[in-house]
Amino acid sequence: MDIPAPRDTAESTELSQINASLQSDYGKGKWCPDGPQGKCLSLNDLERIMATSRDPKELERAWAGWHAIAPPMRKRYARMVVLANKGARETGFADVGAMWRSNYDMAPDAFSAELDRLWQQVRPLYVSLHAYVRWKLEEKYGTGVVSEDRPIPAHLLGNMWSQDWTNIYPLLAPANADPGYDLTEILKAKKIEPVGMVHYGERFFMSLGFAALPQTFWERSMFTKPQDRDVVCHASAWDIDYVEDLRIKMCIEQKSEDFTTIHHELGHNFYQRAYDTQSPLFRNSANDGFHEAIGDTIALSVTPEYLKQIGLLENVPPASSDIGLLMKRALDKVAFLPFGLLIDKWRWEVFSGQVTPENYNKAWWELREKYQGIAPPSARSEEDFDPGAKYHVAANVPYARYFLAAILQYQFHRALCRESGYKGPLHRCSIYNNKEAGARLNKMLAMGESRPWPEALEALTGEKQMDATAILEYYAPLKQWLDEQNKGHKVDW
Ligand code: X8Z
Ligand code: ZN
Repeated sequence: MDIPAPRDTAESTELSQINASLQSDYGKGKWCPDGPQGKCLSLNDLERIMATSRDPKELERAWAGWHAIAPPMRKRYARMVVLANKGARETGFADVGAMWRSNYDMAPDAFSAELDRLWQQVRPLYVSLHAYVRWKLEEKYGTGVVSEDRPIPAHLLGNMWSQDWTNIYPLLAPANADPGYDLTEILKAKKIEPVGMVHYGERFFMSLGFAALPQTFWERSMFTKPQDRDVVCHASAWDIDYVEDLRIKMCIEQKSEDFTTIHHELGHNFYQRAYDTQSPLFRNSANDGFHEAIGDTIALSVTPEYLKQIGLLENVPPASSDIGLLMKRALDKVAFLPFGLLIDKWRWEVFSGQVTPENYNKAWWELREKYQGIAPPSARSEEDFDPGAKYHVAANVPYARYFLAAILQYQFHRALCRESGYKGPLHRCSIYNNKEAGARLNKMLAMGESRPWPEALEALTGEKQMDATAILEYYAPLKQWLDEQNKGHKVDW
């Protein structure tokens, strides 16, 4: 349970009501530019604007429109913090943040130090990418909008939360190194519907030796957004009965991002099924970062070579377009790193009382600037509650797991590629169809939570420590290229 209930029944009821109402506010959230009587835009609609518009004014409106769902959550959020902390203290933790940090087979403080160590390992890579993106955006939008002397405005990065920058790849594509294909266009041209996209994901896992998903998965999952009611579209995976009733819930659109997310969600399902033979106590991942990393590890094997093998791509781009391929992936995975870290940095400060409700938004933007080097599109105040516009904050889902996953998936990928006998550069490796890699992966998945996570990590990789050298190795050619491009430009902020 991520949010511990206090013993007092009235307080515990109040807490669950608050949590339900915050989640529901997020799920119902929309922006109605012409007032509630006019046409309203859902989060999916607004995300489409963030992804495709290149008009700073329009982007700013969409950004602010979505963030307007959150101010009404602020008071309830602050009350939730008080009640949940009470529950945490009753079970022996200093606060909810300390409770969350206690799930990693090490002292809570050692865990925070571990995160900081990993961040220091990858920060130079992030900073190089950030610098390049910033001067390219300055070229595109002009110094009045973006400047090398300031953090990047959050609405120009192609994503509502500036956590995945893939959508602005066309503005940043390296000359002469473009891979020459766009998976979104391929999915559209080949008319691959949401269910078809899920089948591609399933077949990848099957190619590694995993059994097909049960019939009920196809009957009971939600793949598309229902027209007749509000649902939480944020993708999730479910294991209803700890036997065979696996499902995903997603509002799939015909786009590359969702193709990746499908693999992410299926990773949860295949992990769940692999550990369901364990005793109930151990039916979980080695730590929550492992759960988030499995599907992403598979998605790293969605290379041009793989797309060609499954008939989605005709020509594999030459090695000379590697920088383009790496750049596209880095805009997702490297751009994400500081975001993955700061969400829980903020919540830990909130739960510990270091940040009080009078400073929620200020502390939020300080972390956004410190770690991501970004700034809000326009002045914000404590009238706003910008963290609440992110699903995991409204829904109280811990987030450090995604940061861990962003590092671990490369460590897993490197080990699996090694296992498969692959020798070339990591970013061209696909373990598709490789049964040895599949068996090695399954060995770790089947352990569930029965051993401390370093042992699970060792079962797959032979390594006992989380380690960012794999992600650095993966992007090494890009890092070198970025540093070349950034000569004469300001780096860091
Ligand atoms: O929430 C998710 C998954 C569901 S567990 C889709 N992710 C984080 C996010 O969307 O913020 C995956 C990447 C990070
Ligand atoms: Zn997930």
